[in-house]
Amino acid sequence: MARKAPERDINEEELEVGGRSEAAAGVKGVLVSLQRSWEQMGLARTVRTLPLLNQQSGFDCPGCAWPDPRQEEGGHRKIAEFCENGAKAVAEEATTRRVGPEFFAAHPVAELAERTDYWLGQQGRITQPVILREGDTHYRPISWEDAFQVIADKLNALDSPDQATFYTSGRASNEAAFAYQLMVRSFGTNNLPDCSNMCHEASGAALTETIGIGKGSVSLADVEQADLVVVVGQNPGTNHPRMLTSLEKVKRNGGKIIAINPLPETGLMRFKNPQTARGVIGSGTALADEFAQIRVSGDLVLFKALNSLILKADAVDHEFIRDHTHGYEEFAAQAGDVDWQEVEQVTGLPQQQVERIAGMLMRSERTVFCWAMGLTQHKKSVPTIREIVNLALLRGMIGKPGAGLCPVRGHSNVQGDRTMGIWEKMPDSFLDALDAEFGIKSPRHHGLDTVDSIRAMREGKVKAFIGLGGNFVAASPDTGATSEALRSCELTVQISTKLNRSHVTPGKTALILPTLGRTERDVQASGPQFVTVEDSMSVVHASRGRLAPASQHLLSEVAIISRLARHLLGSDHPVPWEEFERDYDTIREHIANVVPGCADYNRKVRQPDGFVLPHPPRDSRTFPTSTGKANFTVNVPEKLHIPEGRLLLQTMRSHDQYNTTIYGLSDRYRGIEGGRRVVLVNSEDLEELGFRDGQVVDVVSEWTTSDGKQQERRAPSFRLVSYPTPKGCAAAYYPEANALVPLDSVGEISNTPASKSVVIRLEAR
Ligand SMILES: Nc1nc2c(c(=O)[nH]1)N[C@H]1C(S)=C(S)[C@@H](COP(=O)(O)OP(=O)(O)OC[C@H]3O[C@@H](n4cnc5c(=O)[nH]c(N)nc54)[C@H](O)[C@@H]3O)O[C@H]1N2
Ligand SMILES: Nc1nc2c(c(=O)[nH]1)N[C@H]1C(S)=C(S)[C@@H](COP(=O)(O)OP(=O)(O)OC[C@H]3O[C@@H](n4cnc5c(=O)[nH]c(N)nc54)[C@H](O)[C@@H]3O)O[C@H]1N2
Ligand code: SF4
Ligand SMILES: [Mo]
Repeated sequence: MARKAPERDINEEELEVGGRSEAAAGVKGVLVSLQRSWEQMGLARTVRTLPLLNQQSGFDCPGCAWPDPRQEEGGHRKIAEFCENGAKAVAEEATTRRVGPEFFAAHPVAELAERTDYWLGQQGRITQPVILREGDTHYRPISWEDAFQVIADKLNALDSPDQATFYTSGRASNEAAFAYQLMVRSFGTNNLPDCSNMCHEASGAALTETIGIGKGSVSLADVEQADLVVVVGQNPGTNHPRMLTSLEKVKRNGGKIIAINPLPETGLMRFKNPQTARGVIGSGTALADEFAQIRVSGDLVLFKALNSLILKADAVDHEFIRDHTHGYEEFAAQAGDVDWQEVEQVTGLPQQQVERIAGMLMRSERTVFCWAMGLTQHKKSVPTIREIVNLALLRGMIGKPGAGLCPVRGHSNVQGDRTMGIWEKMPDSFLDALDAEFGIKSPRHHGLDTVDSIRAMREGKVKAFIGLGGNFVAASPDTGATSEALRSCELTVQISTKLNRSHVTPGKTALILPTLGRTERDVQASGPQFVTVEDSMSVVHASRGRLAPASQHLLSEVAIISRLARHLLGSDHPVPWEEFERDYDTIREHIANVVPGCADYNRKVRQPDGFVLPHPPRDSRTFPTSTGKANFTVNVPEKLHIPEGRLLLQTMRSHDQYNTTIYGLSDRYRGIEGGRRVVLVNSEDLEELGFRDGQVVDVVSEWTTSDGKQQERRAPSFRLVSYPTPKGCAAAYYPEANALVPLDSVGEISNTPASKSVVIRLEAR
């Protein structure tokens, strides 16, 4: 039976809505990072830990994938090369709180299921492997050897390897990811869903089709040298805070910034850099020169209009188009005149502003386009991103300094995991290289992604779930359906650092395998190990954990995978699993032979700033696409039907969480403190719909299935907050609002949950 997620985080009376902050970061940001670090790890550990963050000899921040400055590009690392939210990410992992056997003995799973995500995460690091056997009420300790045997026996008893699905969250290192996909493919399936399926999948799909590689084309230096940076559907002040330092440099160099967002996010407006006097005592730096407060899901129509204006003014780079692109004539022919009525209706932006933005784009010689989840989690995400590529191609903004495409990645190693083969549809060339290297036979039929894995579990086609990190239940759409799906499995295994909702929605047999985090020392038989990661700009570098492990019983992710593989695949398997665990250099030797661009990997990752993976469009304006050129595409918007009295809801992050990990209850920049069950609604909408600020309502989403059935999903008890969001658009926090996202509401091509365009109505309680 599916259980309901808890309804309340805290007493609603404690929820306070005050003024929004005018500038991001500042001294307050520094104080909050120190306070949280102190609470979780105490003074001595704080003093030891934070200075190692993002330094060449330390560990990579387990927060986001924003890159570090590199000497080669004229950058240098400061003594404190991290942000408030990076410090919180570290404090969360390096906490001194522990979840040991006594904890599990004291709390039955049914009781834990009633707790909030926040409470679960705050209990601390898990110290020992535990198992919940069929019929048991509590998790109990189990030895590592027994745990691996139970898992191997159950997986080997399946009718087919395709009855298991192997999820990955983007914190796994390159070494762990490479070993994991190798184990999964040796076992015989490509069922390798990952968090990217819910994140930048649409960016990868759109970029691969149009420029031939699914990664961004800029370096950190490019962003900082741009004369115009367009930030669309991204909240960097919270989710990529050090990006503000780069945006500040853009402004110092005389460049301009355009922010396109339904919300006036503080970090897009003004930045107080705590490392400069101006940021400490002055009013900081104003960022966005133009803030386009777009309606949710209006971006495709906006970018089509901008492209039409650019074409009409003939402000295009004819030479670039002639030499490097394909499909221009067809694209230009369909562009036509702007339908201003449609633009105003769909985007909510006035004609003058759209024309001003077009003018800025036409005058710019070096434009960088940055985007994140505000673009990728809609039905039309792939066409929208393709339309931004059209714009970049029209203006020749790829493969020259200070210009390019910049999908800003989320998890610190989500891009690296893909490079290492975590994908349900890796190309045959990769699988051929893998097979040749190890003498295995990888399956060639594609596997299941995240949404299809959930469907397959519900239909009984998948009976085992293994998660390398992450929190599948809380991160996935349609919380009710997903928890039912996991509970229906014969086996669920979570390789985790901390407790989360996925541990309390167990399959018939469930195991938690606790692992070392990025901050911790990883010592194996050959000595201390390091791992490697890839940031959002394709820089691969080493990360060395330096803290004592949270418990002596923990194994590294690589060790867990290697040992599980030996149990699962037998001792005569051709992959040298024991060597993998003994010395991570051996894994890297194989990565060098299999993964494109990774030749000489062991040497190159030991360079102080690592190395940059090849990117043909960025490096040489060559485009490995089906046509051999960069492809223009024709993208057709769809009129979203939002019935009378309904709102379009986006689900987003607060300033005090990391995805499903809730650090605290303070969304400081938006002025929302003490609680998370809130819906932000425009004041005029509130009035027209007959509600008032502060009222507690149920939020109900409405969805029509492909065969015409009406479905409803309900999330109870949300407090209404009158907020400057565009009319007709609402916002609530993820994961609390995931219960509202229909499993079948996904992006075209990407199959990504459309978690930023959910049709809802409000109901008085
Ligand atoms: N501190 C912290 N850092 C993080 C994370 C975290 O949870 N906490 N998560 C990490 C991960 S995995 C990711 S993917 C990134 C996410 O980074 P973001 O993409 O910045 O995260 P979201 O909060 O989902 O915010 C999306 C932004 O898009 C806007 N938006 C919503 N709908 C639309 C739309 O239709 N059009 C436009 N133009 N804008 C829209 C929202 O108002 C919001 O400002 O951050 C990473 N970094
Ligand atoms: N409605 C809605 N849904 C969304 C989104 C949204 O914007 N709106 N965003 C989507 C996005 S962009 C993403 S990326 C996904 C995120 O989906 P996930 O990556 O699955 O979720 P996280 O919350 O990042 O995972 C947190 C858990 O990872 C474990 N963990 C932390 N560090 C480590 C480690 O070093 N090793 C291991 N093995 N485990 C570790 C901890 O147990 C922790 O509880 O959610 C998606 N879901
Ligand atoms: S910007 Fe991202 S990677 Fe950098 S310190 Fe902050 S959270 Fe960590
Ligand atoms: Mo993400």
